[in-house]
Amino acid sequence: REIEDEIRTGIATGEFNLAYQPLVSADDARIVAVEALLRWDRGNRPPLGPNVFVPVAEDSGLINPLGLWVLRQAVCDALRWGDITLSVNISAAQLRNAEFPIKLGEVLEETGFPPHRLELEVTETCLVLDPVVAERTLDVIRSFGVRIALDDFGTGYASIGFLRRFRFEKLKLDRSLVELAGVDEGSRAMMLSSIALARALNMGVTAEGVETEEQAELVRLAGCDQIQGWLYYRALPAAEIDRLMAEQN
Ligand code: G
Ligand code: G
Ligand code: MN
Ligand code: NA
Repeated sequence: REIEDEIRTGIATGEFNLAYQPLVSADDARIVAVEALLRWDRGNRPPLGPNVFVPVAEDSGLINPLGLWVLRQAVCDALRWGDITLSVNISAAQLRNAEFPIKLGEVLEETGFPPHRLELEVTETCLVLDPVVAERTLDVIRSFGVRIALDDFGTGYASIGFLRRFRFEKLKLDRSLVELAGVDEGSRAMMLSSIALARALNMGVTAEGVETEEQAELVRLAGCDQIQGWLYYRALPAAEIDRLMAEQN
């Protein structure tokens, strides 16, 4: 496919870069983490977002080299950012790749990045396809000290059993759930019970896509400990995170 070839060339010629969206503490709005988000600078060709090119990269296997580039670049940037957590999105295809935990270990060793500062975001789709393999891979990753977050919770199978089985360090409530919880009682009940369950299982809870003060107040009262959303910060270039961290410390 055409996009596939362009991704291959793009990796080789350095067209990909990372933006970082800060996550803030629900208590005092201090930056406690950043999520690395992949961007593709296609020059004068029409722009493509990760929603479009990440699935292509997944289908072609290119997500493995691309995802490794993301990991290495993000870790190198985040070395400068004090003790905040770095979140990196991981695709199902990466999790199924037996090489992945080995490469991850190499990146940590080569860079000296503290493993407990790294959090990998996985989605339910990563896990439902082959839960046995996923569980084994996640156990290896955890043995390094790296943390695991369940991303996009509330959109898919929303299987509560998965929370118990995989014992994620963090649950990330999807933007759509946060939005609906503000307007619909059933969604609010679902959000509250998900948070209660996560709390009972000792997981941190992040609300994603918080755009209004009302949503921030709702998720804070509901017991989320971290908030991510345009109300606080959009995804920013690394240099902007440098500036924010210098201001904060
Ligand atoms: O940045 P944006 O909100 O447009 O991201 C859209 C989607 O692309 C999100 O689901 C996000 O998780 C995914 N995404 C962004 N960066 C990466 C990445 O580095 N790796 C993977 N696998 N997915 C990513
Ligand atoms: O699937 P994942 O949670 O990784 O996707 C993160 C995406 O959500 C990023 O592409 C980011 O641009 C987007 N995002 C983050 N905060 C907000 C927000 O407050 N509103 C909207 N509409 N999108 C957001
Ligand atoms: Mn994410
Ligand atoms: Na999400």
